[in-house]
Amino acid sequence: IESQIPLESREIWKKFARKDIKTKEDFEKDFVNHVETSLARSMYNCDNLAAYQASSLAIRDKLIIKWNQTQQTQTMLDQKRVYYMSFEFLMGRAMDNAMINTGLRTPIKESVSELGFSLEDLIEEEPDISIGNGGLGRLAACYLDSFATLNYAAWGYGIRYEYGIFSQKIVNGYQVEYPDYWLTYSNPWEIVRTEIQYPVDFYGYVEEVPVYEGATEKKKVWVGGERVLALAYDFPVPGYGADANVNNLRLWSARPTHEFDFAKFNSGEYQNSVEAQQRAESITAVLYPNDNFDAGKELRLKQQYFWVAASLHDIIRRFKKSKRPWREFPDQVAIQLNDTHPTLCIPELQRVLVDLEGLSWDEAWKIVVRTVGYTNHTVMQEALEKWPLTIFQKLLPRHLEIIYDINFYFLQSVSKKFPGDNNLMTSVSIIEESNPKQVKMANLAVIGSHYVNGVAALHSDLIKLTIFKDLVKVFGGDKFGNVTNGITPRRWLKQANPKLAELISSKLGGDEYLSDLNLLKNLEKYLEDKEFKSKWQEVKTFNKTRLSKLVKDLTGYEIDPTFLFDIQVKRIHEYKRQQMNIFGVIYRYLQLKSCSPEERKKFQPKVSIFAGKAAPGYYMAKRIIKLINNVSQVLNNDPETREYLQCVFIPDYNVSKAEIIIPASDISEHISTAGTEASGTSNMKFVLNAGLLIGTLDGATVEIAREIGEENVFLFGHLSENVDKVRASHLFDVKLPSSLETVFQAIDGDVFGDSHEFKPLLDSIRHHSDFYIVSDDFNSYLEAQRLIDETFKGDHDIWIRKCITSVANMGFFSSDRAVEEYAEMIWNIEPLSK
Ligand code: 475
Repeated sequence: IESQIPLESREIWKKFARKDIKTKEDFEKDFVNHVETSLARSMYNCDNLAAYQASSLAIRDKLIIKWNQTQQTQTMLDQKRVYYMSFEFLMGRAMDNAMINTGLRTPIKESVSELGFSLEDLIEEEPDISIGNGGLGRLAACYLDSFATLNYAAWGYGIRYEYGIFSQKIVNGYQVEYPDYWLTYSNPWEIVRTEIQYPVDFYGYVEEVPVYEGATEKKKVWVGGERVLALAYDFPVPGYGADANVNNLRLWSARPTHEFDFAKFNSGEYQNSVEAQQRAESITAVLYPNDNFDAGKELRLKQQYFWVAASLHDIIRRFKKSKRPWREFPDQVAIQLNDTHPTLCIPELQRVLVDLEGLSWDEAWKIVVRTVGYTNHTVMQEALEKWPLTIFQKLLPRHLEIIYDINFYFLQSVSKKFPGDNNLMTSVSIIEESNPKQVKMANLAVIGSHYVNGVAALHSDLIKLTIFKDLVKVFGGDKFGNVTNGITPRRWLKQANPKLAELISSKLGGDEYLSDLNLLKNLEKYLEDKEFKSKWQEVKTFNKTRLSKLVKDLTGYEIDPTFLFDIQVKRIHEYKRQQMNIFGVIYRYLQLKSCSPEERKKFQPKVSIFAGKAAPGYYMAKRIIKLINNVSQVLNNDPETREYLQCVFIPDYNVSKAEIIIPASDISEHISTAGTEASGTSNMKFVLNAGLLIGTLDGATVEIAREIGEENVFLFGHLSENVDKVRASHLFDVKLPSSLETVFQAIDGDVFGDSHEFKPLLDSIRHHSDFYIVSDDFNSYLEAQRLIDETFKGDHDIWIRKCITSVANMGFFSSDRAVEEYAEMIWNIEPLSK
């Protein structure tokens, strides 16, 4: 690789090249060094926070050495790279993960203790990186871990939001939102790249100019009206394994340009001109807190273009260094759209190629389509992104023209193939002729990419039958396929559940299964091993005790680790049906109340555990949280029943809490209305951590049942193909089963506080056609719960065998498998040879 350093000077560089951390002593030296210089502290004023920062800086140094090597190798080999464009990355904490992935956790733990601290305390000092909402953002984080582990040249691109997802407090049972300022203390995991800054324009107008100076032929160009700078921040992403690669997550932050508005400045409007500059920073100030919902706000479109323009600029700069012709762009670059949020990549790349680089429209369009792939994460109408033309036109006038042209050529080809089919044309058009007219981003994403995938088998079939039905007619079915989601076993087994990981290692003879998850299959050999099974049970009890402590700290409630732990943690959403779960809890409570103390003893003691955030503007979801909290208060204070049934809502669910909560489940709930949850990924995490599922046949739960055996999953409810019919039957009347009727009567009778608060929740079922078919699935849900009690109370050996068999068959759900499928099917890349 080229270097500006003269040959004769390079010896010094090599002599003093930064050495890797290998021993405890290396780490300790670096630690003290960082305390004394980077943090300007000493042993006389080093608290846990400083010790966490010094540890992180020392570990980060190690990652950076490897990061540099990885990037140099990638540049040298000049192979195709993948750019994973995700508007969200739910990374969680970095330090523990970096220690585990580099294999240094044990020596560092000892070092930290020798230095006078406890590693567990230091880990707790780190704020989560929570710049995402839920499943989609966490999936992106798991994929980054697999990219690095499997040695792919793959980067993530996203936004460095100053505020991630809000932090949730519960006050009087209600959710209250507070800002998540994760950058309060300087963030040791990011490296600001002051040398990497790109201008990004907005607004302005389109102008016709000669194609070259003096020519009569004209071309269109965009003259931007407002300019901001995109500044790069890099986050090293370590792969798993002592010598693994370190990849990059590049996040953009918006800054004012340095050019002052002199016109205003001169006329004495100093204040105004500075204010306009400061507006720039609002672009990357805050993550929109909606999950599976499109609010259509102008600032969000601005965020999207800001991020897309900066990332493409960066990608193109890197490509140009190789001096290849443009037609080779798709052989060097794969861009994956994580949902439609980065769809502007399509018109922006087309604009750069045609307007700025002078390629013909057709040449450019071929390059765009070959480069881009699109992953869809939801079929729900309210989540599909649509932008009013008015907003679009004002913010991105040239892009709108380009989209019109893309649409024009596309519809021309459609009308050739399907002459006179106006319904088809309307449905596949990028522009929705509604009032106001809108740009349908999902259609643009399908038309502008070479492959479209859903995230679980059922979901990928469904999108072909519903939202993309007509686009399938036009393009044929081969453009559409499936890559079932996966999770990284490094974070979701080794990091979250060290005791189980250790037990598994002891049987499988090492940690290899963490990078080859199919090896778990060998656990089946120990189904008859009594000692193994009793250790298995000990691990579960340990994890349940660990969670009980967290619950006590956060809610004040004491829960008993001998109870059955029934857990539902995910974003609060009507389609995920936390309301059905809490109605089930109420039903159980009423049953307990109505029987004698003797009869009560027959009940399996159980605690229902909930956690999750509601979008701040989502009224119904917030009512569900309130109901869960009111029910908790009644149940946990009822001396007649609390030995048999409790309920808790853990506030501020995030990745690091998930790592404590998930390993503690006996049962977890994945009970969405069939056909609504694209995949789900916590279902995979729970099973991998030796818990069983209660669930509908939705998303990846279908495939989990296939892999681990249907007899090991408590399935219930209507099938996806019948949901429409069931819904149609609600048109005139919703019939409540008597079980649900009883529950509603108790709520209406103020047993759980002022019933007015919950009326909208009940009315949406009994009076407003029960869109999520709670009334239809409720009895079948209760029946599945009954079966769980029976199985759990019965021969406990049977339960444990189910758990072991399930874990043994989870290999398929590794994100390594998922990423390999993307690489082969969509990106056409191979891992770099080491
Ligand atoms: C699915 N987020 C899960 C997960 O594939 C699936 C949409 C619009 C605006 C803001 N956020 C979104 C999502 O759609 C989302 O998170 N989808 C989820 O993706 C990963 O496992 O079933 O709901």
